[in-house]
Amino acid sequence: MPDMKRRTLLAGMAAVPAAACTELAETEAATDLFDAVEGWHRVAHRTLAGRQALAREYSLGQRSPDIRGNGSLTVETPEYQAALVNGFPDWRLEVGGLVDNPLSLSLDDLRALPQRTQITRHDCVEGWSAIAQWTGPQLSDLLDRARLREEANFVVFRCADNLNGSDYYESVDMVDAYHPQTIVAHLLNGEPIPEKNGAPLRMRIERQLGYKHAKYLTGIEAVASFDDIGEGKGGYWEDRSGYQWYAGI
Ligand SMILES: Nc1nc2c(c(=O)[nH]1)N[C@H]1C(S)=C(S)[C@@H](COP(=O)(O)O)O[C@H]1N2
Ligand SMILES: [Mo]
Repeated sequence: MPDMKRRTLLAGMAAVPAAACTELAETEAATDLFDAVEGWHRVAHRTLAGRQALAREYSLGQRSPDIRGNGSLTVETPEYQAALVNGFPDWRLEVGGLVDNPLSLSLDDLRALPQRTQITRHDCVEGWSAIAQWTGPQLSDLLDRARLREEANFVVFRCADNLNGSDYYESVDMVDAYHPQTIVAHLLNGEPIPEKNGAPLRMRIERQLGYKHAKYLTGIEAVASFDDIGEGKGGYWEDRSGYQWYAGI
């Protein structure tokens, strides 16, 4: 996160205990805080401190026996099928858009970064949940290394799969992008992510519903606005159904 935004955000959070949320608007730090996040939120009644809270984490024994696949279950190109067999030696994750230092990372590059492992529950709006362990670098680390620019307000996730004629994509604001449990996962329960669950890379955004967790991830793009992407609603399902862009849980 650009220094100014990060400093203001941390200053605001440190000064305001979660219990004092209702008084937020009256403190000086809170004024800065709200200035800093202006335009990030689509839902005004959520406080930043609340949104930064961690999603519940579970123990190994609480994991679900299987994580079903939902939506796309593969990428239907010969290139993907060949790469799947070979362990994706040439897969690249591009980190670009409004950054000063664009990155192009291999799976080995991603594995070499500091890793976070978390056991969390995936909640799909279609009415099922599953608990699993996910491992990968934090998105915040990638954005810091790419030197995110001040004018970036959202992060767009680009995917390799095409669902009914359109490329799947998603987006989040900087609060979710910098949330400590937002990771670019390459391991599911300690193994490379299976085909149906988004091999070789998928987002985990633990404070958001399942459709935000982009699978078959190829690109991370920092943008000021997503008005000109897809149908302008910030995601594949947001563009073609009533799914909300803000899917916080
Ligand atoms: N690229 C891509 N990402 C996607 C989808 C998809 O169809 N394509 N489906 C979404 C939905 S609705 C859910 S619930 C989860 C399902 O993840 P799973 O297949 O690992 O259960 O992925 C999300 N991410
Ligand atoms: Mo879903």
